Amino acid sequence: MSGEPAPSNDMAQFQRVLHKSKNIIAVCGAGLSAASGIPTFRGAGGMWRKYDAMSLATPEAFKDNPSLVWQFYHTRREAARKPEPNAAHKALAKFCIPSVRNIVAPNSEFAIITQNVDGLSAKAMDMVWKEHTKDHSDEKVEDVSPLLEMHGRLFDVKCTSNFCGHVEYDTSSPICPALAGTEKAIEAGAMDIVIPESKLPRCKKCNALARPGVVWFGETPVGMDRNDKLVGAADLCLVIGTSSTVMPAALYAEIVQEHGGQVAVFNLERSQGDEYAEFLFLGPCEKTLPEALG
Ligand code: BV8
Ligand code: ZN
Repeated sequence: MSGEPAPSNDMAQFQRVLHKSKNIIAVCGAGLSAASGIPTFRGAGGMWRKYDAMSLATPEAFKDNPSLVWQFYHTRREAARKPEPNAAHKALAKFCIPSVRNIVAPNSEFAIITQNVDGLSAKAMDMVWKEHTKDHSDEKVEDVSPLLEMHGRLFDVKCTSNFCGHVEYDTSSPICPALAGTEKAIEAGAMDIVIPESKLPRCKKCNALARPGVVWFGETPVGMDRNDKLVGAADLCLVIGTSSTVMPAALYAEIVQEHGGQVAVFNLERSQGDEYAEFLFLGPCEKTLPEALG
């Protein structure tokens, strides 16, 4: 890979490649939601720094201290309730609609593979689709491109009992009375509030301890077979707002290039492996992405 030409930032050239592409994927990370006010993980002020979240986002941490891990996720749930999709989420959502995508990438397939758990891409797809069907009632929702939330969803609540496995989408605030107000304490750095397990969120079906419906480090991401198929078939991979440090998502761009596809990185700053991309658009994706897909 050495001696590769430096990535191009020629938007017109990118749009010519986009026009010819038939199987396009977008691999997204926390930078996609930054403009919506959701803190990223590793950047300045990033969430992982503040809470050493790498040690919190694991099954072991939950087993050892479910009270602290639930306070961390309660804090993130509360922080993710108000934010709205930004222009980048909406540009991707519009690109999911075949008749819209057909203008810039005729007869192409598209899928969004997001590492984000905030639900903002799903919200954007709902909003954009409702808007679109006001004057395109003939389009069918099943033709809209898939969104794969490979690290799960912050508002999913999963049972920890293997005999039950109940999962439900639960946006209640707080998710249980005992967590009320702990977000302020944890924001202030208090990590010593201990909530008895019996007072933590319980499965509504079997009353076993419930856990956040996200994928922790060491756990298998959601929809891996589907991801592998989409990545294996992609001739263009958009890498949007991710430090490309978490596997297996960080490997997707290289896999696309290995079978002859092209990569376009959209990031505020340099990120891991971007020197090998065919295109690199440095800047806020809420500005660069609507232009690129417009
Ligand atoms: C797996 C959900 C096997 C939870 C997350 C050693 C031991 C154990 C495991 C491993 C190991 N070595 C490697 C691993 C694998 C591990 C891993 O990758 N570890 C890394 C850290 C070394 N991965 C796993 O364990 C995964 N599972 O590998 O299972 C397997 C594999 C294949 C097939 C079957 C089985 C599971 C990983 C999932 C972890 N869960 N989140 C939660 O959220 O609490 S990860 C977490 O990091 C988030 O999901 C986040 O999305 C993800 C990646 O971070 P980014 O999104 O990139 O965010 P970051 O802050 O880093 O970067 C933001 C970027 O945006 C920056 O570049 C910034 O410049 C840019 N930006 C900011 N603003 C803007 C912007 N760009 C554009 N515009 C802007 N406005
Ligand atoms: Zn249960």
